[in-house]
Amino acid sequence: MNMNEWSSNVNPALEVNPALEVGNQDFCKEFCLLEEMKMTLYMVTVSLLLNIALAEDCPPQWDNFKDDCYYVYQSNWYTYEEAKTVCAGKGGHLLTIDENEEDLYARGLTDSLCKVDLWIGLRNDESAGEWQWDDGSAPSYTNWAAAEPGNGDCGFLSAANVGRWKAAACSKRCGFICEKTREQSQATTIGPCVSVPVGLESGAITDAQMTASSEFPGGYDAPAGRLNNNHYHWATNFGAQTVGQWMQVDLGRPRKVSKVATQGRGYNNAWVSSYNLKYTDDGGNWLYVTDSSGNPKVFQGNTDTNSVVYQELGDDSFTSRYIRFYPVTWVTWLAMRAEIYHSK
Ligand SMILES: [Ca+2]
Repeated sequence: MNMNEWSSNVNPALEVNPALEVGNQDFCKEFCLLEEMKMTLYMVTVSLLLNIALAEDCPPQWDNFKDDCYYVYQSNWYTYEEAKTVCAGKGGHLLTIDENEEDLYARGLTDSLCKVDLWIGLRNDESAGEWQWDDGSAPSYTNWAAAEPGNGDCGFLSAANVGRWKAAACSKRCGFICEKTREQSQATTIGPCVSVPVGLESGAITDAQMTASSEFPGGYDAPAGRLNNNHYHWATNFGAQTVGQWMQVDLGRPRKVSKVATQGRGYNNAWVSSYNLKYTDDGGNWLYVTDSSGNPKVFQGNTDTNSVVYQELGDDSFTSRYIRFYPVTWVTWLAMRAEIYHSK
């Protein structure tokens, strides 16, 4: 039977009454609207849950957008090369902006989060005579401010230009944005025993939580003793180049401390080459981390001014609220920067 035969065989009683059809349309409109609202609500809920689930795949303090994780350094202390090194140390790279949506997201960070210029991974390769991302690829999307790129070989999101891109000398000091994929994050941070920085470097540990037995005037106080702080560091004062000096961090609550990191002062030659660690929960009864003989354990510190030396505590991990670094030996001056890591 062809279509014409089929349609001519339709029972007229089954044909739609035009009056009913109007009512049906109204009903359908309302019904569809209701269904649409339900669906929207469902989609929003699913999307929210999905976002929460995805965000959990980024390490603490990293922000999630689509398939990537982002970490913003809001202090304008970093040259381009320093920023690049810090990102690499975190298993990522300086931000690459691949499309408009990512640009809008990054510009939003500049606009709402911080008012400092932020390095991105864009550089003028003089041998190639063109701007390239750090991985050597040519940008397929750009958003330069008017009359840019001007002088300078490194690209940044300009706070004054609502996050549009500008060029500057790579020695300029800016904040920066690191990026890595969620897969990279999982590879480096998901595990049964994850060490996470408590936040000396990121600022999650506030200045008030960092104190010291002695501080060099002019900004070289305990709160300056943050890993990768390229402007200042903690240093003891004249007359306090002595064993027994300490830098203390209040973690806010007892945490399982599993790793520490130290750095020299970052310029010229000054660093702590060995140190002890002490901890307490009540601020009164300080305990040394001890070696197998029960003596204060001497941790290997730094051998130059800028490399980061990590010490995994392993079986010496302890749970405590306060921790102190006690420098035992040092070169030139008692000066250091540090980070503390806890297990989740
Ligand atoms: Ca990107």
